[in-house]
Amino acid sequence: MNSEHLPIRDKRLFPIHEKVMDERRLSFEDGMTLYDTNDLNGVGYMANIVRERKNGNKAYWVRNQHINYTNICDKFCKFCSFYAKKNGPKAYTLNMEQVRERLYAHIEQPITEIHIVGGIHPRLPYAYYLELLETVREVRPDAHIKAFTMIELQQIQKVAQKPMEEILIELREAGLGSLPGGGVEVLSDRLHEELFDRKLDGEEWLETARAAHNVGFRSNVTMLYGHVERPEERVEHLVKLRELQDETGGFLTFIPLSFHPEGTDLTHCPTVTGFDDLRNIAVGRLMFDNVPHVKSFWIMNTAAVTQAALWYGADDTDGTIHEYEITRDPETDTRQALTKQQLIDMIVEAGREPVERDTLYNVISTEGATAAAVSAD
Ligand code: V47
Repeated sequence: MNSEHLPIRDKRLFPIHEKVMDERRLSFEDGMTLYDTNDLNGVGYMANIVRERKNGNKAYWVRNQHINYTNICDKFCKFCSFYAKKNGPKAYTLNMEQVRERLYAHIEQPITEIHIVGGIHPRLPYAYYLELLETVREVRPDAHIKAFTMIELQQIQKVAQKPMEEILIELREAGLGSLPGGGVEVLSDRLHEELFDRKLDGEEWLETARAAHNVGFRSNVTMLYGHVERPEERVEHLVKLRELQDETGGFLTFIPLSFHPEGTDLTHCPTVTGFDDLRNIAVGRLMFDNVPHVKSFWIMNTAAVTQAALWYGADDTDGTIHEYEITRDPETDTRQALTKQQLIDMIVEAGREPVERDTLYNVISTEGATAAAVSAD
């Protein structure tokens, strides 16, 4: 197509468009241009080409439940509103009876994924993590357990005092199926120093992810944006992770996470805009040429932005999400779940074909897909 007829306004995007059409890798400089331009439609148009090449018209969703086993954490990250100090009024750690109760609260739902993460509690023994997995497996034998970020794995290793590979194998025997994408934030020494200096650094995060992938686990990967990071730090993050993916192929889904300042040490940061949400989805899709999926996490981006994101690079919406506590107070906020029908309707209205998946993207159901195809005729 003659470049004049493309839905691209900023001429600096034309050479990037050529690379996208030829399936050539984008450079660091291309990434910077994608963050610098205000031609969001141009960026989204290109991201949609890659999205449709990889995932066609499909928009995935999953029936999942989150369990945050403790909010006690000794890392005090400045962007986090979830952590509590050990003896603070909001501090909690679930015992196995409470874990069972949470699972039984939704037992009538055909949930296929249990997503488990928690704070870095300095005193939990290795046996707690194994028992947690075994308890979930006992109550929900058919569900996939996606649990423990790289930072939790590092803590588990500290208390287990064994080589990481051995721990990963033991966790797998106890029921672990894959790993979620959190904890990486932005791979930048400056940000590590400024926002999360007690937590593992970028090199250690990459090393732990490499170990998990080498043992055969798939994992997701995130980027927390919209706080004090700079565009070059976002691009560097994507490039470094793309390099690890070249090596291991272990990342399944990239999830840009929009920063929510309420209740954090960074309340001066302005709320992230829908423009920036869509841009991060699109740039992620374009730079991460070797990762199969890009997720718009609706509970953070809103369902409305997620509908648009399905045309800006995203092919996944996350899911029904029972009880997400990382950025919302479950006592005051009721927007904790979408029903299956709401998710399907959201996807169909956006003109995509809903596909219910399991954690590893095996298709469970295509209910609603016919409706999407008919309305596209
Ligand atoms: O690592 C913490 C982020 C992450 C805030 O793998 C915040 O499928 C916004 O990684 N505002 C944990 N974000 C959540 C996570 C995740 C979520 C959904 C799906 C998957 C997946 C992974 O939440 C943390 C951090 O980056 N976070 N505080 C905040 N105030």
